[in-house]
Amino acid sequence: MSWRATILTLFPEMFPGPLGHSLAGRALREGVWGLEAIDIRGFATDRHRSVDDTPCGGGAGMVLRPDVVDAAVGAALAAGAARPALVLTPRGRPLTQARVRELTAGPGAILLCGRFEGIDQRVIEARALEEISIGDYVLSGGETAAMVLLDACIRLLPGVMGAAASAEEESFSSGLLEYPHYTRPTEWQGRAVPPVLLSGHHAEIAAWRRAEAERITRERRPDLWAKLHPHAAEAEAMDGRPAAA
Ligand code: 9D3
Repeated sequence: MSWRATILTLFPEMFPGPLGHSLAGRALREGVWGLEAIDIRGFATDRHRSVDDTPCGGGAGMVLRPDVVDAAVGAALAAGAARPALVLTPRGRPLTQARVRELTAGPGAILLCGRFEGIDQRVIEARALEEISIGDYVLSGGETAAMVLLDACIRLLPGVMGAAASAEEESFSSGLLEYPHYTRPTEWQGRAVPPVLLSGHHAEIAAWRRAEAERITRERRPDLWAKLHPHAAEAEAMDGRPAAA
């Protein structure tokens, strides 16, 4: 049985979207993974098919109703193996490569996509939904976040990227950002490829790449750098003042 994703959304026509292309799309057609996008509105019970209501206590926007969301989650859980149920929300725990790896190792996932101001807290608690965010910026809904999460999971499924994926995984877990890449022509618009890369000295090339990866990580991601070199990063943050004992 292949890895299965069930998406609960008000916009099922958004799927598979970009996941129908490239490596994920080929794997989808080959049955390496399966996708079902379910319209939350199909679980509305009143004659207006309403899925949302005004927030209790007042305020702007609308909130997804707990009864409608519960029925949708229930239907998704009933179909097949026990899969973790996640909800994409800006107030969730940030998605990490470690959580992606865990999800990929399991039978799949149920992904609830929020719209409007949010989802009634009671159904999040009652269904023990795991709240996940993809970062500190504001999207218009959870659908694109669900696509990001799925893309990250699917590329790790056996047979999707072959040996390259697991090798790349290891290099990511070195904790450094990537060194810069170059190809022909060796001179372009007056810019030369760094001569060491054309030298044929494999040890020097490896050392240059390592040094560049470290420099770029230090400059762009002091948070990642601090995990690798807690003392060096601390001294840098002290900005010239004497280091504490
Ligand atoms: C005014 C409060 N807003 C929270 C920042 C309300 C709000 C904004 C945007 C509620 C939902 C959304 C839609 N975003 C998502 O559903 C979402 C999201 C995101 O906006 N950023 C990062 N990760 C995610 S996962 C789902």
